Formats: sequence, C-alpha cells, structure tokens
Amino acid sequence: MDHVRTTCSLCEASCGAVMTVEDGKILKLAADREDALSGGFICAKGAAIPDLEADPDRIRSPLLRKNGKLQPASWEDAYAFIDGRLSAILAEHGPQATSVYVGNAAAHNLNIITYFEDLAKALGTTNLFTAASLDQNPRQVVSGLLYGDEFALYVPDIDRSQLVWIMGANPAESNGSMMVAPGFLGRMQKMHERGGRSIVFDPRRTMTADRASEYIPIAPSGDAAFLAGVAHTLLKLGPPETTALSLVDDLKQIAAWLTPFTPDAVADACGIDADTIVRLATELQETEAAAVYGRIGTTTQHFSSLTCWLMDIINILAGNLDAVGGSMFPKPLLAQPNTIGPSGVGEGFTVGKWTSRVSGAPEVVSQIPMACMAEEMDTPGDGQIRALFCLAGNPVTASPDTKRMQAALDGLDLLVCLDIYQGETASKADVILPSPPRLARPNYDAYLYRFAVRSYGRYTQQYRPLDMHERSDRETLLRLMAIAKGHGWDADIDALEEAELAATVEVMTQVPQSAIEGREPSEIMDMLRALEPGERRMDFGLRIGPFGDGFGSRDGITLQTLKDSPQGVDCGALVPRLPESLRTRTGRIEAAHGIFGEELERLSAWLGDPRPQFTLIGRRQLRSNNSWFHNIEKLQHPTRECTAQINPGDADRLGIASGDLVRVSTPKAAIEVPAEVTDALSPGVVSIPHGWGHEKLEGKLNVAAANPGVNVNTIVDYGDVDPLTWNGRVNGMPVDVVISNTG
Ligand SMILES: Nc1nc2c(c(=O)[nH]1)N[C@H]1C(S)=C(S)[C@@H](COP(=O)(O)OP(=O)(O)OC[C@H]3O[C@@H](n4cnc5c(=O)[nH]c(N)nc54)[C@H](O)[C@@H]3O)O[C@H]1N2
Ligand SMILES: Nc1nc2c(c(=O)[nH]1)N[C@H]1C(S)=C(S)[C@@H](COP(=O)(O)OP(=O)(O)OC[C@H]3O[C@@H](n4cnc5c(=O)[nH]c(N)nc54)[C@H](O)[C@@H]3O)O[C@H]1N2
Ligand code: SF4
Ligand SMILES: [Mo]
Repeated sequence: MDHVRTTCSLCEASCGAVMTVEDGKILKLAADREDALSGGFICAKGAAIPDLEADPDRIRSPLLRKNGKLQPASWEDAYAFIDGRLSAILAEHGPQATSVYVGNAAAHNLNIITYFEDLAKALGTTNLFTAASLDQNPRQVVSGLLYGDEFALYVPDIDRSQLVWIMGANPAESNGSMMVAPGFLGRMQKMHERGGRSIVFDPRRTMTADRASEYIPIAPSGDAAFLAGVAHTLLKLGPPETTALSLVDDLKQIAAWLTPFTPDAVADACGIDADTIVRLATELQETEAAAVYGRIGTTTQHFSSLTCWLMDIINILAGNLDAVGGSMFPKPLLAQPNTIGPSGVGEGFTVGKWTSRVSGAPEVVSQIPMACMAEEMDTPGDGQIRALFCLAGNPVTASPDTKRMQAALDGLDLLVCLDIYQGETASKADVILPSPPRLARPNYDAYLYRFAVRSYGRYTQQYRPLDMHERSDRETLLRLMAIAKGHGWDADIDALEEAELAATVEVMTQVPQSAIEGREPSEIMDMLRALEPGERRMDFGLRIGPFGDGFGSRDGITLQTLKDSPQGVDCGALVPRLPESLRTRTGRIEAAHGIFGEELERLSAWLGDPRPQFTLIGRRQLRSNNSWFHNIEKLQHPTRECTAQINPGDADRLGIASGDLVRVSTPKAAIEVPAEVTDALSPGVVSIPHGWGHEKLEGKLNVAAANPGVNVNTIVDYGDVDPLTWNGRVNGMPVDVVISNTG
C-alpha cells in the first residue's frame, strides 16, 4: 500500500491531499495536513475521487462512430479517421472551417492547459472558444486594460484582511474561484476571530452569507449601481494617498463620470438604501486591510465589465489595491507576462485584434466569445465552422441557447471530444479520446496558482506508467497537432515540440530583463534536454519565473525542486507589486478608457428602468461541478437537487409549494422544474442551477441519467451580451414563473 501526495485539483481550491493506493487503485483520498496552502482541508468531492476514478462509466479507450454508434476503437484507427476527415475539410474549406472549444476541466489538467493553444495554432484557425466567455472574461479584460495584463487578477489577501466584501460569489459551495484559498470558510472564520468582518452581497442568502458577518441582499445586476454609489462616496471622503492611486490615469475623468451616482440616485436600483451605502463605503475606507472580491454574479450579468471596473476603482479609492490584507496581485512560481521582461511597462492590452465572421464580435483574450459559437457553425458561407475539437468541456450543457448549440454541433462534419465521460456533448462526437486516469498523469495546477493567496506550487509526478490503452493528453494533443499540420498522426511529436520550445527559448533570450537575456539559446536547450520531453516546458517556465534559478544565473527553483518537495513549495505570502507588475504602455493604471464612461451612461439609463417581475439567477452546488460529478452515487445529496428556488411571498402569491412543478419561461422557451420555497431568495428572484439535463444519458452515465434534472440553458439565451467582452449573461435574465398545469 502506498501513500501518495497529490493535489485534488477538482476545483479551484487546489487542496493538498494524500492518496492511499493499492494494486493500482485509489482506496482513499485524505487531506494533507502539512500542505502550506490548504492546511488539512478537503471537501466531499475530493473524498469521492476513489469513486470517480473507479466509475464504470468512465471512458478508458477511444470511441469511434461506426454505423451511427460510438464503438471502442484503437488509437491508431481513431487518429486515422480524424486525419482523413480533417484533411478533407482543410483541403476543401481551409483552416477557418476548424475550431477548438476548451472547457472548465482544462483548467484542472496540466497537459490540456499547456497544449490547447498550440492545437488552435496548428489548425491555423482563429476560432478558439473557451468557457471563459461564459465566466470570467470581463474580469480579465478589465485587468488587461488597466494593468496591461489579462492575468493581473487580484485576490483578497484573506489571511491578513480585516474586512472582505464578497460580491456574487459563494465560496462556501464553489470553494472559491479565481482565488485559490482552500478552506475559505475556515480562513474567513479566522478573520472574524481577529476582529475582522465579512460582508456578502448576493440576491440569494447563500451558505457563505450564513457564515458571514453581514448579508446584504442586492438586486440582480444591481452591483454596478451600488459600487458607483460607493465610489462616489469614497471620492467625497477623499481617497488616501497610495502607490496605486498615484498611478491612476485619469482620476479627474473618473470622478467626473461618477458625479451623478450619489447614494440616493442608485439606492432603489440596487436595493440598498443610501445610508447603508455611505456606512459601507466609510467602513471600507477606514479599515486598514480591506478587500473587495467578486465572482460569477459579477461577471455574467447585465453590467459585467463595468462591475469589474468599479471594483478596481473602489479598491483603489479605499486604499486597498496592492495593500497587504487588501486586494493583492499574486506572483505565481511559473513565469507569466507580468513577471517577465521590463518592470512596470509593456505592450498593453487590446480587444478586437480580429472579429468574428457572422456578428463581427471582437476577439477577446485571443478567443471568439461563446456567444458566437453556434452561429459560426450554422451560418453558411466562407469560413463556416465544420470541425470542432472539444477539450474537457460540455458546451451542450454549458452554453446558453442549448437547442441551437445542439443543432449546430449535429451539423458539423467532424466533432472530436477529449473527455473522460460520454456526456451530452461527447455523445454527439465522431470520436471521443479519453484522458488517462489520475494515477497515470502528472499534475500541477498551473492555471490556478495564478490566483493563489500565497506564492505556492505543488507538483505530483505520474504515479504509474500508462497502460497499452492509455495515452497522455500531451501525446493526444501533439498528435492532433501533427495531423493538423499535415505531418500525419505518427509524426515524431517530441521533435515537433522541441522545435516550438526552441523558438520560445530563443525569443526569451532576446527579451530585455528576462532571466535569460543575452544567453545562448543552445545552452538553455541543452539544459532542458536533460529532462523528459513532456517536462521541459514546465521546467522552463519555472526557471525563468520570479522564483526560478534563471538557468544557473541565481539561486532559485527548478522542476526538480518541486519534485523533491511533493508536499509543495511555498514561496511566501503575497507582496505589494505596484508599479512593477504593470505592463501598460504608459506604465500607469489606464483606468479611464472611454468604454467605461459609456457603460456608466448605460447604467444611468438603467437606473430608471422598470424591473422585471422575475429575474433568473444560477447557483453552484457543493457536490457538483458544472455538468459532471452527477454520476457518483456518493455525491447524491438533498442539497444537490435541480430545483427552482423561490421566495415564500412570491410562492404564496402564485399558489406554489415546495415540490410543485413550476414553469419558468421566456418568450422563446420554457422549462418545468420542481419548486423549492425558501426565504434565502430575495422577492422577485428565482434560482436554478446549471449543469443538469441528463435525460439522454441512459447507458452512458447511468447514475446521472437516473436523476437527470433540467438544463436551465434551454431557456437562457445570450441576450444583451456584455458590450465590451460579449460575455454570456447567464445571470439576470427576466423570466415568467407560473405553477405548471402538467405537474
Ligand atoms: N446557465 C449557466 N450556464 C453556465 C454557467 C452558469 O453559472 N449558469 N457557468 C458557466 C461557467 S462559469 C463555466 S466554467 C461553464 C463550464 O462549461 P464546460 O467546461 O463546457 O462544462 P463542464 O460541465 O465543466 O464540462 C467539463 C467536461 O470536462 C470533462 N472532464 C473532466 N475531467 C476531465 C479530464 O481530466 N480530462 C478531460 N479530457 N475531460 C475531463 C467532464 O466529463 C465534462 O464533460 O459553464 C458555463 N455555463
Ligand atoms: N461545488 C462546485 N464548485 C464549483 C463549481 C460547481 O459547479 N460546483 N463550478 C466551478 C466554476 S466553473 C466556477 S466559475 C466557480 C464559480 O464560483 P462562485 O462564483 O463562487 O459560485 P456561484 O455559486 O456561481 O456564485 C455566484 C453567486 O452570484 C450570485 N448572483 C447572481 N446574480 C448576481 C448579481 O447580479 N449580483 C450579485 N452580487 N450576485 C449575484 C448567485 O446567487 C451566486 O450565489 O465555481 C467553481 N467551483
Ligand atoms: S475544495 Fe476543491 S480541490 Fe479541495 S477537495 Fe474539494 S473539490 Fe478538491
Ligand atoms: Mo466557470
């Protein structure tokens, strides 16, 4: 029996864990008390990893569609099929007829997150879609514009804060997002014990709200109005002089834009009275170490980018941006744009480097927004998408306007899914390629540590070799790239990768102030060749990173350091990073982009708009993860049901009791869901979780199919997308609610 240190990695908390392994099976997963970040925390999902790995419905070899049915096939046959189809599509329609979709699970998989962009590049397409445009793109774009780097994403320095505002996030159940702070509730509790306070702003009194010092029921999409009132108040109070404030361009313009947004002017629209707004703003400013943090409820609503921008403005005006205990910029172990190159200035950031074919939507963080994916597939013409590589995602369930997405995917000439299950999207595939099991892959939460509340990393080596039916995701993606480039699936993929790495190394030796500036590229490549091909990129990223050894030029870490410390490498608490972390062209915080003035005008008009009778919002569930995890018997739980939560007053008025079937509809579509009457919901708000609707999965995911729930995205549509980012508005849609007459 072995005890193997690992990271759970199923969600963004990235908990350190220890697996008990016997005869190639994971018997148990327990918390690792020695982990510097998670300190002994895991949740029910982590503990269910043995069940997840042993699930008989997992895909363990490729499936290839023959005679209309997905059937087991060899990797060679699967690749040969893809090669044939893809080559024909490329020959006839060119590279723009191909596309890549990257789902949430890629962020939890080292190899997929490392190689997905290369696949899109190898295909030669700009049609790269990701779940980020149903999620955090407004946050990233606002960071890009203000700080010059889309990954300049601050986190609440929760372990040293005395006040944290939690807006549109429920870390008690999501375990935190764009913030790696495992055991968030424990950290929050510790803050309370040292006299600190937490305040939750949410239209639903969540599990986090129940544990917070104060709960403020804000109106759906009312955040921008509220924050504008707070910013107005902070300007009146007089912002403290900080490095962040001294770097802001252009405060005068921003103050002018905010002039009309008095607390009185915004109170009705956000549902928070003017005195409370003034009290909260004053407390925020007077508390030495305070942070404002927002997640899904702030980035997928009616004013997503504006809300993110206002959070930044408030963090700055209250003296909390880049302050210890405030909102701080992480410094991960792996190099990222704002830890490479000249300090404090850079190339800046833009959106719209190219536009989408059908709607002319802007490129956003090198992607086309998901709001355009179905139309790019179902609208005829030059550049119509005919092939999709779907990596660790499930757009049928995740994307608004499900029916259109389903039909669009059905119309493709080639759909290849890289997945571990045959879910709603993979069921439509021509080929499904499986990721290997946990014990046969290395792990490092490269994507997530960018949001960690400490500079921290924990690497897990592959525990056992791949068996004859398994391939690493690295190999799979490199073989798909080889096919896309016309080299054939059996090309020498190590050579292919080496050529790419050599090009990157060469560029980095020419970047001023990079850790290897002026070095001989061949010397660096020789050092990298001492490692396995699949480890070289990561070693490179660590060694040129802020804690790296610069390939021998200074004391620091390498991949070997991480291998030698399976319990994790902790490089300490966050440190203030302004102005060093900026990568804007001017070296300033470029906060006064005209779009934010325009958005404030849109907000101004909205303040007086009549409110819909019902607004639909979503919610995450503790024992779930978007559309998957529903196939694990042990994770079935009364709190994980697909219900429409509704306030008792509304329920009374409509004659609805818990358990009744209610019909929730828009002018275009309707669903029927059992009601759950609860005073956690504000009046006029109805909450339905996403990720459900497994009714067609019998024989594929049998446990999930037995309790299918309803896919809320059948009625959610992209509607009025966020003007700056075209992000999906999956929270805040007006709906009708009535008791069902079929129930
Ligand atoms: N209405 C509504 N819609 C939403 C949201 C909402 O709040 N409301 N939230 C949005 C958000 S934030 C997101 S991130 C998206 C999520 O959108 P998606 O990422 O498209 O959906 P998931 O359900 O997370 O799909 C993850 C897929 O990865 C697979 N998978 C799991 N582990 C692995 C692995 O190791 N390897 C491989 N190859 N595959 C794996 C799973 O089986 C599953 O098919 O949904 C969005 N959609
Ligand atoms: N257990 C579990 N963990 C998960 C996931 C999961 O499905 N299950 N999904 C993962 C993913 S992909 C993500 S992106 C993260 C998300 O992590 P979180 O954002 O923390 O999770 P949510 O539960 O979606 O929280 C969003 C909150 O916003 C509120 N809200 C809705 N509209 C508004 C609004 O207009 N204003 C305000 N202030 N609040 C609003 C909702 O009521 C909800 O409580 O969680 C990740 N972790
Ligand atoms: S909180 Fe997330 S990372 Fe931690 S054990 Fe649970 S699912 Fe795994
Ligand atoms: Mo997400």
